[in-house]
Amino acid sequence: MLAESTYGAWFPPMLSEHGGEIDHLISVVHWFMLALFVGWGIFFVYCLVRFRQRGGHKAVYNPVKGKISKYVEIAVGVFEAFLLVGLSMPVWDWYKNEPPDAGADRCEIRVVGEQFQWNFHYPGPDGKFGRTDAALIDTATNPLGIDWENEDAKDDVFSQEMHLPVGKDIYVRITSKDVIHSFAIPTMRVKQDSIPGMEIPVWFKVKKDATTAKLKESMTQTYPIDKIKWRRIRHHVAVEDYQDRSGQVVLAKGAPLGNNLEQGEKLINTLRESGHTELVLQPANPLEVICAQLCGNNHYTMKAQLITHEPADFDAWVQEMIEDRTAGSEMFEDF
Ligand SMILES: [Cu+2]
Repeated sequence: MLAESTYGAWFPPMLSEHGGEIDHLISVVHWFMLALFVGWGIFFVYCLVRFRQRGGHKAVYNPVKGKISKYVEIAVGVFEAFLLVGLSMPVWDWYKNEPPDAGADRCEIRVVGEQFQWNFHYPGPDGKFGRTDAALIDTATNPLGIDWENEDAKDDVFSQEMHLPVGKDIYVRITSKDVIHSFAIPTMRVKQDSIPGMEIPVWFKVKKDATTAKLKESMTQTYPIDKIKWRRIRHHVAVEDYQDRSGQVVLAKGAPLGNNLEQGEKLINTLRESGHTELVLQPANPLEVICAQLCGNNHYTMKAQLITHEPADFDAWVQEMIEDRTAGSEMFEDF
């Protein structure tokens, strides 16, 4: 599965346990629509030919009074009501009432959208979210108003990057501070509106082998330097150091090919003139959380980096975040 994890012309890579079913449904709907399109298209052309204007025929403007068309229409209506009330609603009801069990294996995260960023609140090792208070909100340092003095908040983590452990139940509680946003992770086939005043849960599982590290590895490609278009690789970084003729590193491992078109093209030229014929590149970060609801002027910038870890590495990240914050606050106390 990972071998196919590159962005192509069709869907983005699919990295969640349930995503295959969604892709399957989308395929079925598309094939069904194609059949309808072709069928109705043929009927349309038939009518154009069959009822074309010709001598000795006069147009009639009254609707047809046949019984069959009436019954067919009623039957279609009844069938569609059955699809909705008889099939879809029970499935949705069952699904929405069967969240993954709370416990050590469930990773719970509060997600709060705001113009124009995503905020993530993790409960930390104790599994309890600390108190939040609108009065404590500070746009720059504490957008969620977490009460860091609160006992349950001592091991909480606030982040504007989303970090997820692979293979575990992810239980996300989504809300918004201002307007309606839509929490979406295309690669996980997850999307849910975030609505102020409501907290809507969504759950999914990241595939066991879909760690960011492995994804980057599998998306590593060799690009012939003559064919490189900066725009296509601007979110990529070098996998190794590249030197010019004098031996000076002009493109370091982990660095992007310039921050804009001009820089990028200059660097590509330098590398070409230094005798390089190809570059090995990988995405800086292949995954992201986006907002899928037009929520204001800068809607398109409302993205968050998404990083997936092995569960042990995820725990290490949580620990690191807690230590960073406590170290930071102690530093302030010294002043
Ligand atoms: Cu938004």
